[in-house]
Amino acid sequence: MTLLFCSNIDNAGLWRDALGRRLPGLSMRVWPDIGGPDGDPDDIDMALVWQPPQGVFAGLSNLRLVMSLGAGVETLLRDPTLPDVPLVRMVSDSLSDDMAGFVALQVLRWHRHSDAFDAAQKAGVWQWLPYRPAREVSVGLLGLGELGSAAARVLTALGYRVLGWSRSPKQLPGVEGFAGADGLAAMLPRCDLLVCLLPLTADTQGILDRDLFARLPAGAVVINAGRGGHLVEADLLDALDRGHLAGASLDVFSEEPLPPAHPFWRHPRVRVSPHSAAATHPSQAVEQVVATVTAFREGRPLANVIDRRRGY
Ligand code: NDP
Ligand code: OXD
Repeated sequence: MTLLFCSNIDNAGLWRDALGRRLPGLSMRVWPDIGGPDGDPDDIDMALVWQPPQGVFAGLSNLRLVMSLGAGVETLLRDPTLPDVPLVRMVSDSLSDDMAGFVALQVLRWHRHSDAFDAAQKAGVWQWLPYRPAREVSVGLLGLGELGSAAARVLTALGYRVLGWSRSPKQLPGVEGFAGADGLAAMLPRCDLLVCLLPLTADTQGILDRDLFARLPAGAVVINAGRGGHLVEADLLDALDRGHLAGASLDVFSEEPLPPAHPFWRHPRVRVSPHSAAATHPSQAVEQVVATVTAFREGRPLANVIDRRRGY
């Protein structure tokens, strides 16, 4: 069995070591060396990839399984060379922990005046600012899947009121659930902070737009850790500059890396992070890949397979 590895951010050497220890006999090629010194592309039957270049699967006629190093797979689904084989995405406790931590960090940062205190410290000013008790602050989560539900657990533990929106109705401890268009309309006016943890699909593209912002209460904060394609950037800038939104934390962008001249870099009420809300750490994620490869080898059902009709 031969696995093709392709990622411009994940460390191929670490993955080779981690997989090699657990799957003896597995041969790994690192893109673009699909032939390798001792083989031809027809040997490759599995791929482990993160946002590979479009067309990466062309010529891999024996590919039987594609695994994503990330949780979101929209770029893979757009690739016309992706074969009609199981596409398995990353789900790991560590990824969920990371995302829950990122969401908590951003919620606390805005709720507890972290930026104002940093500025006051720079100015050497002792400046007390009032803030509401967490249990009087409502955080809305768009998406209550692996990452949204992990964020909900941490936010409820911190005392926040948590509201969550999903496609199908969900009942999670401490979370007031909403579903469908009516559910979204009912939830938005109640969100002091809104966090996007949706997959990017035809239905969710551009969901963070002028219309949605208008339905949030004045002074709300938007946190986007889903995908850049969820956000209509001009609409966000307009809502911030009119003072309707108090701020935004953005981890994902339509163009990554965010271009140096982009207004988000210097906007006083936008906080930018470089798609780092949650990461696939080989030490933690290797078990999921090993489980998938093992099940695949043994002909058993695979977990975390993308439903291509839903797009996630
Ligand atoms: P899941 O598939 O586990 O959860 C997706 C959630 O979104 C589900 O609750 C689903 O509803 C809901 N959803 C999907 N479509 C709609 C819709 N049209 N209307 C309402 N709800 C909808 O995904 P994960 O939680 O694992 O990941 C979510 C996304 O986070 C990824 O796709 C990726 O884009 C992003 N991500 C970002 C990272 C970062 O570092 N910034 C890291 C990892 C992921 P239902 O439960 O009913 O199916
Ligand atoms: C992602 C990931 O999908 O990092 O963004 O897993």
